[in-house]
Amino acid sequence: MNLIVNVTSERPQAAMNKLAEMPLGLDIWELTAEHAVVRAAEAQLERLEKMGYTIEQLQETEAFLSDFATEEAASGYHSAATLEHDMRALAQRFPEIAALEEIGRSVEKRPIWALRLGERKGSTTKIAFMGCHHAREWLAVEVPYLLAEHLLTNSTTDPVSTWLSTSEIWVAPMVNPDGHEHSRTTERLWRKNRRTNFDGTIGVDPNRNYGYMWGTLDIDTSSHTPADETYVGPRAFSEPETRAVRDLIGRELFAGVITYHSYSQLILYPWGYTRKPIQNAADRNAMATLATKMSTLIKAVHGKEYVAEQSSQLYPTAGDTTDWTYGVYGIPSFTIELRPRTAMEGGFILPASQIQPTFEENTPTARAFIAAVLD
Ligand code: 0X9
Ligand code: ZN
Repeated sequence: MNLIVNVTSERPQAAMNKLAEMPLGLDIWELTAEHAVVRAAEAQLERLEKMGYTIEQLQETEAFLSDFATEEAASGYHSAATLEHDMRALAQRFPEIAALEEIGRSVEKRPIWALRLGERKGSTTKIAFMGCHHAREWLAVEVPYLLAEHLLTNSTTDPVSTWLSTSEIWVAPMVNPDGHEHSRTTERLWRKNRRTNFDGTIGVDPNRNYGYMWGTLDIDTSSHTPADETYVGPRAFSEPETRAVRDLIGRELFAGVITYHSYSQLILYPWGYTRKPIQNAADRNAMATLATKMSTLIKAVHGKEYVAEQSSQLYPTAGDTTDWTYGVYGIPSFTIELRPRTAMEGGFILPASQIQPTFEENTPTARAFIAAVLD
């Protein structure tokens, strides 16, 4: 996987949407009707060229890493340990309205933490924000963490104060702490968790391991090959990280879920496993309308475009978080892909100076989501 390339095609038999559907083991970073950005090894690229795709090298992975994965870039981000420290400190600063809970443990036995915000346990309406199912998406830790901090520091002013007196807001910024730690210390572009698979390869994709339509696709973006970046795992909820989320959601029965990822600037709603839209027209319209509204709110802050669309329009996957939360519980659920828009702006490796503006543009959206769900 030493090259990052742009893939295009003018041939109908090599259409871009077919790219995800081939079992080549590519690491697909971007996919539209016109192009894809993938990380791949030379042998994989030769096969693509034989099929009629045009390959343009963007950068060697190593050069990309030395450009973007600098010490300075890493310095503003949490590690699993500093996140725990800061979440604990927040809970201690606001003991009346915040509590830290361990919702489970990872493969390597790291605690997975959530902050429960709200005056009372057992409120009827609850909302969950999650981050960092994917190890290399560090920004997806920071946005939900800063959101928790924002809600607490604004907890005496309305509407936040009303929200926290009538409902609970749960925030779990790092669902995949082992993967994140591996990305931080060893392999910056690591994506999966740190499970040792039956064939000795490492990692299951937590965002393919949920139990709705699990395993129904076997393609590059949702793979049954353990070595692949999107390995679905041996069965639904085989991983302790997804079981932690399953147990939290099964217990708290949230009325809304947002899970943060990066990158591409997208607001995605179910379905991911099929290109068909959700059958229930009221649900479909509500989620599509809310996604569009959230995208407008984001643009108003710093002018960034986040495209609202059905998940499978990005690419089909089976077993992702929001298909499960909506498919099993009917929860309005969104995947937000944060900054940047393209690989050449850093892709998964965004300078720490962009944490704050990304958070700022996502705050009105999170607040609008909370307001929409609570009404
Ligand atoms: O592939 C994923 O899990 C998400 N993209 S990421 O680049 N953060 O890995 C997208 C999940 C949304 N679901 C579907 N596209 N079906
Ligand atoms: Zn992701």
